[in-house]
Parts: sequence; structure tokens; C-alpha cells
Amino acid sequence: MSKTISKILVTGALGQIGSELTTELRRRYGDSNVVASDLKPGPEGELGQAGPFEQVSVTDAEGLTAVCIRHNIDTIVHLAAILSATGEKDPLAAWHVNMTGLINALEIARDLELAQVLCPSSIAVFGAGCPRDNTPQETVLKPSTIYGVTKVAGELLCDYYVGRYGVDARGLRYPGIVSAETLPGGGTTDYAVEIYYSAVENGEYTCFVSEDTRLPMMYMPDCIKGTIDLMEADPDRLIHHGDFNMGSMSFSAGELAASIREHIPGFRTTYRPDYRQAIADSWPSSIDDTAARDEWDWRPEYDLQAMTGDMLAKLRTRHEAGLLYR
Ligand code: NAD
Ligand code: AKB
Repeated sequence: MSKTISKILVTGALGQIGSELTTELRRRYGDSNVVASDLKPGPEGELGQAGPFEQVSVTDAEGLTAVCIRHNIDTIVHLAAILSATGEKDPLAAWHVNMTGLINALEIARDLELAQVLCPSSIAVFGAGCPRDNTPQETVLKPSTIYGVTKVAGELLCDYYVGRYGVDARGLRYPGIVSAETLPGGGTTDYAVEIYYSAVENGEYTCFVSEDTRLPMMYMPDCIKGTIDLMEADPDRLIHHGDFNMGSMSFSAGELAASIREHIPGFRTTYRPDYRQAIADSWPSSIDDTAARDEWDWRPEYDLQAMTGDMLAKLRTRHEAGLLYR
């Protein structure tokens, strides 16, 4: 029997996903019942004004525990992390933030008997030796990045806390997330967001992966919906816990550019692959999310055409108001 989710702490709330997930969680659970937190100081915008904010590092076990006690938190949505491209610049920092942060969240959940910890994983768990097309839920996990190593260890840690301590830990292997609100924070899939901003701003983009690079991606509304659906899923139906493959769409960088060209005919792209090409090449091109579909009814709604139409409409409106990058 799971406990009720009523008071949520979101770590990494100022990031690409946190900035939108926090707003949706506040809409569902009440503004004062969702505490946003980040290493960075509190924002002045909607996120900062709508509900409580705490500046705390997830690596600070005492500080994080104090925040949870002060706000009577029963659920942690743990988003604070160092992503794949930034992680390669300082692997020890990535290990420290991603692993110490997660174990702190899980220990708090064990100690304070929280209802749930949700921590996203990533397609970065995959690497050499696994099928690249329709990558299965259960396969070889040999990532080539420190980020991927922390995500594999994180999944195992979540499953360990489920089995050893009965903590309700849940996680999803997000593909690259595309969104219009907050720019991504140092991942390999960032080109799939940057390309829209550049298309609207100046009609051209230099892409850091090759034209034929094909990766799994997902639009933010599906990411938010799927994340909350998993949080609220009946625990008795869950066979998996910390490692659900989550699929939506797959496209190459060239196909992405072509979808933008349907709206901006003169849009020009050049391709100059850098160190992130090797990371992209080590990841799946599409993934099999049957377990998520069977165990908590996961169904994405957006395809490439719908996403591109929505992204460009939002970014054009902001650009015309002089607020593209806010
Ligand atoms: P992001 O980089 O945009 O945001 C991360 C946030 O964590 C930032 O606001 C940063 O300030 C904060 N942070 C960093 N170190 C911290 C610390 N020590 N203490 C507290 N906060 C700290 O990341 P995101 O894209 O929003 O990702 C959220 C989660 O989803 C991560 O676990 C990430 O691995 C996962 N994920 C994201 C994607 C994607 O495409 N965005 C894909 C797969 C998985
Ligand atoms: C990254 O590129 O690092 C992230 C991810 C897929 O985990 N967007």
C-alpha cells in the first residue's frame, strides 16, 4: 500500500525539466505544497513567486534533510544532476552531484519514511553491446560517459532501496527532452532545442552532431504528463521501479531541420560534429517502452510535426516581444 503524495520537494527545480514540472505539480497539488529547490538562488519569475523556494545543494545531506523536515515533505522529485556533455568536462563533479545527491534523497526517504522518491534516468544508460534500434528494457548497460555510469548506478540504487528498505523509488529513462521554456543544461541532445531558437532568431544553425544522427526525443508536455503518471501509478502494477524505458519519437538532425524548414523555408543548417558526436553515437536511435505502456499506461501524444509547430509558435511569440531568451 503506497502512502499519499501531498507535500513535494523538487530538487534541480530551476533546470530545463524542473522549471516546467514544478509549475504543473503546483497546479495539481497546490502552490504551497510544492517546494522548489536548487543550487542556484531563487528566481524572480513565476516559479519564485508562486510557491516556496529553498536554495540548497543536494550534496548537503544535513541541509537537504532540514528542508524536508521544515516543510514536512513526503515526496522528493529529484532532478538535480550534471548532464552528459558537462559531465565529461568534470567527471568527479558529475559523480559527486549525481550519486551523493541521489543517495541523500534516498536516505532521507528511508529515515523520514517518505511516500516516494522519483529520480529520472536517461537513455545515457545504454552503450556498447546493446541493440541501437528499439533498444529493449532489459539489455546490456555499458555506458561510455560518466553521466551514463551515474544513471546506471542510480537505477540500481533506487531498486536496492525498494528491495532492501521498502522505499517507493521510481524512475524513467528519459530520451532527449525538447522544450521552449528553459534552455537545456549541458546535455548531448541540446542541439534539438538550440536549433529552434536559432531558426527563429537568425534563420541558421550550426549543429554539433552530424545530419544523420538519430536519437530518441520527447516533447516537454509528454515528459511532464508521463512523469506525473508514473508518480501517481498504482504501485501494485509496477514490476519495474527505477528504470522504465520511455519512448516517444525518433528523428535524425537532418529530419529535425527539414521539419523546421516546412515553417521557415530559408532555414540553413551546417553540421560540425564535436566531442558530443561520440556520445550520441553510443546511444540508442529508438527505444522499446512496452514495460511503461503495460505497467502505467504510458502513451505519448506529440510527434515531430506537432512538436515543431508548437515550438516555433511559442518561440516566435517570445521573439517578437523581445523575450526569446528571457
Ligand atoms: P538541467 O541541467 O536543466 O537542470 C539541473 C538543475 O540542477 C539545474 O538547475 C542546476 O542548477 C541544479 N543543480 C546542479 N547541481 C546541483 C546541486 N548540487 N544541488 C542542487 N541543485 C543542483 O537538467 P534537466 O534537463 O532539467 O534534467 C533533470 C533530470 O532529468 C536529470 O536527472 C537528468 O539527468 C534527467 N534527464 C534529462 C534529460 C533532458 O533531455 N533534459 C534527458 C534524460 C534525463
Ligand atoms: C543529455 O543529453 O545528457 C540528456 C540525456 C539524454 O540524458 N539530455
